[in-house]
Amino acid sequence: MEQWYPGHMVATQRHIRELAPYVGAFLEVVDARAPRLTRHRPLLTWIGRAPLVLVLNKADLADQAVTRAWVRWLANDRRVAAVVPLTAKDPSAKGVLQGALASVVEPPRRLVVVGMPNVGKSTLLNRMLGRNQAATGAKPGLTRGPQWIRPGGGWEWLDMPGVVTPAKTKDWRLKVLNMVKLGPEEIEVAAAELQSWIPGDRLNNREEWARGRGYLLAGGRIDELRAAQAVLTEFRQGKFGRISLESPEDTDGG
Ligand SMILES: Nc1nc2c(ncn2[C@@H]2O[C@H](COP(=O)(O)OP(=O)(O)OP(=O)(O)O)[C@@H](O)[C@H]2O)c(=O)[nH]1
Ligand SMILES: [Mg+2]
Repeated sequence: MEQWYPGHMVATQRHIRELAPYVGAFLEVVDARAPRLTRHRPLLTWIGRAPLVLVLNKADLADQAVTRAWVRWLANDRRVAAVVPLTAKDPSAKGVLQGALASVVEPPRRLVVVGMPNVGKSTLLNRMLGRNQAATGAKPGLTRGPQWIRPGGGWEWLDMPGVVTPAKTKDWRLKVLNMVKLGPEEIEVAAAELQSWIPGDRLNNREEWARGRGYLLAGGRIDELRAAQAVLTEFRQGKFGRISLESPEDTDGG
C-alpha cells in the first residue's frame, strides 16, 4: 500500500460514512494559504447531505487580501454551509467559530472535524475545549484514531486523523505546508519552488542570507541543504510574513 494511504485513512473514510447520518455538521479544516488544494474532495461523497463547514485555518500565516477573496469565492459553493477563516492558535478562534456555527448546526451539536494531516484539527478542538486534551504537533499524521471531545454546552466534537489522496501528495505545496512528509532528496527542490513565492524584499539575496546565518561548507560554499531546510522551516513559522500559495483564480489546484 502507498505510504500516504495507510490503514488509518481507510478506517477514517469508513468511520465518516457511518457517522454521516448522525452528525450535525462536518467541519473540514483546510489551510488558509491553499484552501482549494488542501480540501479533501472525496469527503463530499462520504458525508452525503450533512452540512459542511469549511474552516480556513492558519489565517495568521496567509495573505489577508487573498483570504478575503477565498471567502467570497467559497461562499458561492452550494455544498458549503459556511466559510470561516480563523487562527486556531489564537484564543479568539473559539468565539469566531461558535458564532459561525450557531446558525448552521442544530442541537444535539455533534460535530466531526476532518481535514488533511497537520492543518490544525486537534489544535482547534483544544481551543474549543479550553484545554489541551488532543495531542498536537508540527508533524503530519499525529492523530491516529478518532477521539470524542465534550466541551460542554451540549457540544460533542470528534477529532479525526488527517486524510489525503495519494494523487495530491506529489504537489510541492503540500510538502512545503508540512502536510505530506518531505524526503531528504526533495528538500532543495521544495525550497526552490517556495522561494518564487516569497516576495523579493523578504529574501532578496538568498546567498547573503545563507552566509549571514553561517550555512557554509568547508571552503566557504553555501550549504544548500541546510539553507533549503531553513527556508522551509522559517516559512512554516511565518518568518517571511503572510504568504498564500494559492488564489481563487489559479487553475492548478486540487
Ligand atoms: N501558525 C499557526 N499554526 C497553527 C495553527 N493551528 C495549528 N497550528 C500548528 O499546526 C501544527 C499541526 O496542528 P495539529 O492540531 O496537530 O494538526 P492536526 O490537523 O490535528 O494534524 P494530524 O493529527 O496530524 O492530522 C501544530 O504545530 C500547531 O501548533 C494556527 O492557527 N496558526
Ligand atoms: Mg490531530
